[in-house]
Amino acid sequence: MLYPQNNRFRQFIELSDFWDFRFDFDDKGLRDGWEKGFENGQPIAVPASWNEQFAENRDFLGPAWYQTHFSLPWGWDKHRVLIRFNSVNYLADVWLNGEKIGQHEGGHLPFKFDITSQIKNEGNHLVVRVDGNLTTDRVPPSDHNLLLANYPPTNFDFYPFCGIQRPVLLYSIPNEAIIDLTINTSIEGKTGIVNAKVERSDGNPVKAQFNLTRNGTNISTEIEMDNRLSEATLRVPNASFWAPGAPQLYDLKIELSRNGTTFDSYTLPVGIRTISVEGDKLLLNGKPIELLGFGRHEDFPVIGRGLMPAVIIKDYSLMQWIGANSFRTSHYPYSEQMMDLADQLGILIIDETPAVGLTFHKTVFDRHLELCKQYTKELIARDKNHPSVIMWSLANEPHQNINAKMFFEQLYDLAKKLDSTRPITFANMHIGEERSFKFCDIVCVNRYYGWYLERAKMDKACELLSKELDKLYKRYSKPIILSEFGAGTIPGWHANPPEMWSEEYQVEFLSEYIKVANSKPFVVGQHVWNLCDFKTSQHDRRMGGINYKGVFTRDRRPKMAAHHLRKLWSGKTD
Ligand code: GCB
Repeated sequence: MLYPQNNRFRQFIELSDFWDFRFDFDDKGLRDGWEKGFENGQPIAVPASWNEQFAENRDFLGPAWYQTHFSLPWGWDKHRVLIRFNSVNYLADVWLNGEKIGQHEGGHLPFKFDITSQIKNEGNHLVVRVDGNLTTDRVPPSDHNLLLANYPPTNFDFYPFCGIQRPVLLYSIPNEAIIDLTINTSIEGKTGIVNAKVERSDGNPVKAQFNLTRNGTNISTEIEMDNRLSEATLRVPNASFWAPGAPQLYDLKIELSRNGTTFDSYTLPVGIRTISVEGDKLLLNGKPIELLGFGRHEDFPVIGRGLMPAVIIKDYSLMQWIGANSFRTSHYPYSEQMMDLADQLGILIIDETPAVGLTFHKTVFDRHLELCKQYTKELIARDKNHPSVIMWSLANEPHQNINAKMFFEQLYDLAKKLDSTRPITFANMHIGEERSFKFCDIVCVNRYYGWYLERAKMDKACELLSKELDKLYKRYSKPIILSEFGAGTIPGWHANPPEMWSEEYQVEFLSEYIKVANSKPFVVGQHVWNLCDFKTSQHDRRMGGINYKGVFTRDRRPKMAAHHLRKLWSGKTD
């Protein structure tokens, strides 16, 4: 799914602004015709989650209604016009000028509607109903045991922020347009090979010009296209390959023309790199690579899970300061802006779908599978062209269940069919037999010996961790990533000897885990849980509804462990 862009043939504007907003406590909006417009609203910032914007109603998960008005930019009336929502959590129903234009389920992936026939030059009225409620049949699901549940009753450990959380874009494309591109790259010696598949809105004959440029290098080719799908291959001698520390990007510009007149163009950054698994190694451009980094969250005071460009910059800066080269988009896809910057900065990403908290209960199995297939398709369609994305994670911590294998077999096959170039994984929490590891190219394990198990006993914790890793490797013969390990830490809380929740214990915990990881050649990644403290539901292990396993606080101040990790990962102390 291509991101809208501005050029001679395409334009976009963001509808980011203060919109009009109303909670629908009695769920009467649909009955009372709010889709035609509602009264007594209050201003709200878009994009941002609604939960932390107001003095009240933080935990109300919907439904709630948004409305705004806009005019069509000058000259767009001759083109196709679409509206794109980059993320609405969780269920969005959309009306334009009183007419329903569509619905989308799932909180973190973009969706779009062609509104060419509904849009007016002036006075367009856009209404969105958002339902962020937690139920067992949604993904991610609610906890089914409400008596013991957290509040709000998530079956996962992060706050279920709701609303229009990323920008809404209005954009125009030519009537005959490029609608998708799939870039695959390979390497032969010093030559980079870029294969570009183009999908168009129609199959009328056209000429397609491909130009790949970077620092004076210009490789081009032209092909005749008389199908909706065509492809071209460009060979780049002495290519600059993309890698962490050297994120070399080319610009690939594709232009469509007929009878000498160009009528569409799209430009995409391209990184030439390969990723593969061989034996116990993860190879980037044919060389073993070790992932150092974090699990994280899109989470910040007041905006919740809303897009805040400055926080993206800050988090990348913190990761680079500490010496990290990678992160996992735990536990849902992150903003497209985050992905673009990873390409530019040379950060590696394990890209995770929103499938967290899966139970495989009979009553929800089919619906969850259908939703997870939808998310997997939408995620790969959105992120397939990012060199930074080196792996798909199909889920986080699915529950142990006899039917899980059937579920993962289908998701794995689907993901491989859509993208055969990247390894596939999911993050496991169960110690012991995990039948679904069969459907992974890399084994990812989240482990908390010394925290939830063998509490405060780091010696015992490390002994168990070490034994388990050896056993896992022996059993599956696949590279292993420690995809989560961490200890809750109250900033400013000290203890000597170290005690759980103290800054000293977090330092000890992370150092000991890293020692174990470093001693195993088949452990190819260490991702600390978490980069920053983050908001979650309230319960007895989460003081103030915060998960304190961050090495930075929620407002991005370092704990002792941040300095310590920096020393371990980058050798720097200043
Ligand atoms: C996990 C989960 C993560 C939690 C973390 C914790 O295994 O994957 O979502 O936040 O543990 O802190 O308990």
